[in-house]
Amino acid sequence: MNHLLQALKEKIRDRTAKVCVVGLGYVGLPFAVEKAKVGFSVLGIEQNPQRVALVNQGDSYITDVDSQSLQQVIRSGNLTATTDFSFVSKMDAIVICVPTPLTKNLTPDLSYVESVTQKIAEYLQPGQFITLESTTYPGTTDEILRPILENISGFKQGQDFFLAHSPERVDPGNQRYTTKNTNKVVGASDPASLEVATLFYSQTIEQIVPVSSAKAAELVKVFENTFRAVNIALVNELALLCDRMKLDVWEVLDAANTKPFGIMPFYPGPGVGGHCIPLDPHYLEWKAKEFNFETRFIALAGEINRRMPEFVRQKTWRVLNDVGVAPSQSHVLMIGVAYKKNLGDWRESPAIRIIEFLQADGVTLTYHDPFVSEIQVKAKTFYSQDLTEELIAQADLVIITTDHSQIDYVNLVQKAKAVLDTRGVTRHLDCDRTKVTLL
Ligand code: SAJ
Repeated sequence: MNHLLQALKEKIRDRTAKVCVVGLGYVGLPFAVEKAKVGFSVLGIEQNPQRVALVNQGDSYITDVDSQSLQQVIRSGNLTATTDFSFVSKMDAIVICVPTPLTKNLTPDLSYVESVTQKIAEYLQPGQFITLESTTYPGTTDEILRPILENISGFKQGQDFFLAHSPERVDPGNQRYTTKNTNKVVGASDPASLEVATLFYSQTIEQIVPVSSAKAAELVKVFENTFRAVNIALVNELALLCDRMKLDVWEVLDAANTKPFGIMPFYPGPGVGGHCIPLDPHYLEWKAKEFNFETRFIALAGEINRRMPEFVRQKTWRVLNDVGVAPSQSHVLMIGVAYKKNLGDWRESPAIRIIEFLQADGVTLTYHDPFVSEIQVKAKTFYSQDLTEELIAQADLVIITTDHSQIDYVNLVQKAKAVLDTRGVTRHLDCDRTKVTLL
């Protein structure tokens, strides 16, 4: 029996295993806190020294981690953060949670994953467990991480160290499903690594779902996000068609969703933002080409979703025309710039594309977003304005781009001259509908 495997499993079982989380973002920080909460000693390795300082002083910068929980685990000494990779040599389990963005031509950018793997390999010790949580194409763990770890360390996976993929499944802002109660898929390409991965994750997560390989685990996650991208694109395409047919897409979808089976609610919007849905499916699209396979659903979904900001621009022109103001003479107030409601993340947000378009049209633009105090669009900085009655009244058009729950939409419509609602958030409200144009 592999004594390294037994020793590691023992340390995981009695929670004396030292856990290292590389990358303290929206995935890494919640995970690190959960592990520390159940008594593991956790070290966060984060490249951004400001974030390291914030974590060590117990100030959370992640929506889903409250500072009180963070302070608890910092005070207990179960969690600390550093920028120094040399501590890896003292760890037992290393969890990689770094970004997997796309290049500007929509191809995978694994530079973060590769650079942290190289650093880990330099300090790799016999008996350690490494797991990749970043969303990526099937094959990354076996074809990129494994060779780096084996070649630099001279160790062998499954004997000297253990390697798995366990895709993050975080829905930012979701109050109901958290790191702890979201089923966790784990996959590895050797039995010992799968054993370790299953045991490791079961210490803090209620339901573990082992699959037969790291590739299968990688494909599970990319499929999940592709499923969302394609279904969002389907309803966005329906919105484009309904606009031509002069039908209300929201009425059609609300009625379709009364079907008690065989359907799932998705809604059109101003575009698809965040660091997952617009990006992850293109990792699979890129890999599929290696197998001479065109993933046409992914390509089409991306094309339709990326078209929505332009559609919002056209609707804006129409509404401004109806109120008798040329875009270049108009003042537009945008409500919400975050990529989705009730959080402050504006990465890949469609609002940014819409602002770029409106700036090109000569529109004078202000915005209000309770979660985002400032944004940069093509080197211009915009600051969120207080949502006063004057701010609403002075706009020729109010565009609702993100449907944050705390906005008083009835009052907004009442005080506005005209409203373009790209989220359908006003459709069931008791307000003056003659002022509102839905996407
Ligand atoms: N959107 C629509 N219409 C919809 C649903 C979403 O336009 O019906 C838009 C949103 O406004 C947003 C974008 O699509 O701009 C993505 O929304 P999202 O909630 O699907 O994406 P994320 O990145 O916040 O969270 C997702 C997770 N979401 C859910 O499962 C609900 C999940 O896909 C992943 O676990 C997670 O990203 C991840 O990290 O991959």
